[in-house]
Amino acid sequence: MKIAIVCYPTFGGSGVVATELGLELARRGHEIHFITYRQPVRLATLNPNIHYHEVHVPEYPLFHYQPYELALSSKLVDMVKLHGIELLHVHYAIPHAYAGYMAKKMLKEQGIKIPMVTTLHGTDITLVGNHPFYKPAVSFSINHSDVVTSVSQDLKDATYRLFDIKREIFVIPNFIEVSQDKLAGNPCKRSMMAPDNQKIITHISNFREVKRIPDVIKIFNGIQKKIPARLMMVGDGPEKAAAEKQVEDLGLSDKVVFFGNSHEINEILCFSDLFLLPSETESFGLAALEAMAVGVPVISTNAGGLPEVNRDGYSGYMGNVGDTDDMAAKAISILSDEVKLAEFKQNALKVAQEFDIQKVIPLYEQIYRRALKQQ
Ligand code: GMT
Repeated sequence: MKIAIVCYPTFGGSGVVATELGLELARRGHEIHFITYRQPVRLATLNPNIHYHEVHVPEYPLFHYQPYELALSSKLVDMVKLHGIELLHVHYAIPHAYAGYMAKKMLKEQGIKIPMVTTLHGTDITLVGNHPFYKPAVSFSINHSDVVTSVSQDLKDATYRLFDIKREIFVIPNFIEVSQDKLAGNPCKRSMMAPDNQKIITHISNFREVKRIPDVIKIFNGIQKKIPARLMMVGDGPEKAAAEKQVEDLGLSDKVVFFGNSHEINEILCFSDLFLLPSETESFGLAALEAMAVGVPVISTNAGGLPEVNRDGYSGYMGNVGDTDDMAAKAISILSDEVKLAEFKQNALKVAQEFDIQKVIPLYEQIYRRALKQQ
């Protein structure tokens, strides 16, 4: 199939899911066209089946807001015609489903029928899309997609609860490559980060409010009072400066490392003993799955779709949003017992195997066939 993938070119979340999906589809022989405003972070274009088309938005002084949707829908029309693309797969409803719908309409007028699959990722429904200023456009573009998928059952339920959706939503969970040698043969450099007697705790996110970064630090503070430990904070975003200040105020500066955005996620996870994700909400929690795939247990909240990924008392533990004392106590219970820690590490890996990329990609291929048949 010739498929256009529209996504955000971000370090984590929907951008990574869309990129890894496209790369695997290309390996399976499909022709994949990424269409976005910057080359996606994990995109390697050295594959004859991978194409990347950049959306340019010309600056004009009249525009207070540059019209990205317009440029994207025009680019979609041009690329579909030029490359004979058969299907649009848009990730994140805002504004991608809206732009995709406009492209479909324009193409139809020119005698080209093309289906659109929309994948809902989370904040496009729960935090942003739900805002009254966006809601009518988001409902409209979901209802006018040919097939709609969501990354968890919880997100599917939330979409039906928050919007007036008349279409069936198919749950296709996020996925991970479990089998691959994630360090490409290189040894894990644990000794570089901490002496053997210290445990390494890791958090990876975009440092937005929803991630509850102050809670990450509070949980770590509780842990380090009982167990020698270091905290690796990976990622960047609006809450990072405040987090650095909080670490300083608590006198933890020599125990916390801020990495910023990193291309070496697996290299960091390989030496991690525990992953923290105390989010306010999380449709899925891809970062937790990435940790589990390297055998790192997870302490998370029980919000949103997290219970579909992290199994309480098995691959880690969950706590209520904001209950940092409880999450710290649960972290200590794993980290203070080497046998239990080894068990949880193995369990985390086992759960990650349920989300193996080889099991999940065929579900998307099925969805594409369904969308094409519906035309
Ligand atoms: O987590 C974010 O803020 C980024 C956001 C995105 O769309 O890039 O992540 C959402 O999509 C991810 C991939 O499907 C999910 O794993 C995240 O749980 C989800 N984030 C939220 O729901 C807050």
